[in-house]
Amino acid sequence: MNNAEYVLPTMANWDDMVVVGRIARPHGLRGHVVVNPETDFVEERFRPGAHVWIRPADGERRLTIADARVQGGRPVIAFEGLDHVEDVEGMSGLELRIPEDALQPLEPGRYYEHQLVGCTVETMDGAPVGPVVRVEGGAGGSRLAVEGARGEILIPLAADICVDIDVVARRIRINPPEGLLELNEKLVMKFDIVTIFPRMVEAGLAEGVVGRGIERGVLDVEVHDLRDYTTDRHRSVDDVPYGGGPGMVMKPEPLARAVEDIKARRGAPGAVVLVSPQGRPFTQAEAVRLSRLSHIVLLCGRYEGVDERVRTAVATDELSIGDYVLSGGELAALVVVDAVSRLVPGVVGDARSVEEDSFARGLLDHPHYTRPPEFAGQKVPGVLLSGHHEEVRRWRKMTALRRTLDRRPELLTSAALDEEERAMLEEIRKEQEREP
Ligand code: 9D3
Repeated sequence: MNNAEYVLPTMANWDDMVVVGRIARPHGLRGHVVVNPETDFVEERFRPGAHVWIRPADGERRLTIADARVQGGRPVIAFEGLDHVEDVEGMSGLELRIPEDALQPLEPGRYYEHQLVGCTVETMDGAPVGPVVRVEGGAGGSRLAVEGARGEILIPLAADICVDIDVVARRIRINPPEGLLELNEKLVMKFDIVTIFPRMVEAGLAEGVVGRGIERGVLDVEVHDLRDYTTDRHRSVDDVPYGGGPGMVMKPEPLARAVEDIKARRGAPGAVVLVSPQGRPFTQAEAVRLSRLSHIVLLCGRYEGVDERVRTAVATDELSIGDYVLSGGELAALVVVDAVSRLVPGVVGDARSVEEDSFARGLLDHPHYTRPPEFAGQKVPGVLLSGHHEEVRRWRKMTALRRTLDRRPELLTSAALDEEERAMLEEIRKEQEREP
């Protein structure tokens, strides 16, 4: 881009211009570029003599199209004064814009994407749905992507649904068919974790089921460095205990400030969980309860403990993950995020593994086998090779019950056993009376 004659100052404001395409890559040696069009008027926008605006790092400029053709469905264009491949190198990815007033006027009932994006969508009775964030085209017609309170909603751009489109007032009134708003909402579970070791927590979130949930957009997790919410020069998060004694106590203000900031930016959470050795035990039932909320804040403690007023004035819940001493709440918070996330639809690939999970049913798992048929002198139980599905099912139930009775008998008192399982348990107990 060393040829300056083509550069003309522009009167139009970049932000007021409309994107008509994006440069994909150079094409050939004569300064052509392939364009990904973002307009319905490819022929009109990308014809010789038409102007487009670009904004490379060294400033905004207007270009005149010198040559244009369509190849493989995409425009291939050249600009006046840019005659060599070197002149267009580095332009890949740049937006091509035109002033809004250069757009074709549309027939009534048709809209440009920029007219719809940003409009507020509400139902006929005035209930807010959210802003339009995108317009999706497709075989079945266009759809408005609306950012609802609990995730994105796709609304068909049809006259009987989008009853009143007012692009001047920037408001769209919709008459959604029964269930549309609920049906389209993708549940997104939000977690906010406050810690003095953000990298430790981030590392624990990056891999596995939780990492995949974040990638897929069903989990929205933010990790917050508690020190960012301090106000003193030393960024102190702890202080000496009143009444004396060894060790330090976590100050209440940074934790309270962090939660206030999260509320302001991410909305009011359904629970603010302090993880601590004094909490009530975190169980599968507790995980199920938390999974019904859509936003959870987790506060990780360190040092000897946290100021009592964090419990009483900031947290809504206090949970422990078991009777052993950890060095801090970070691993406990990761445990809670993992167990709760598995219950969020779409996080675990195969929903059956969540439903069949032994703890979800209140029992320990039955034994599992894979190939080879004999290993370390031990054979796979014949029933599993038999192909008798009913016998396999009964064997699995029996072994799961036997194991639970042996190892965790207390689980059976609260397990919801069906008729068959109660009969099997009776059978196992008799078995053990005969040969204890
Ligand atoms: C050395 C400090 N201990 C004095 C008896 C109390 C103590 C304070 C803070 C012990 C551990 C911790 C840090 N642990 C947690 O924050 C924690 C935790 C745990 O240690 N076990 C089980 N569940 C949890 S949830 C949070």
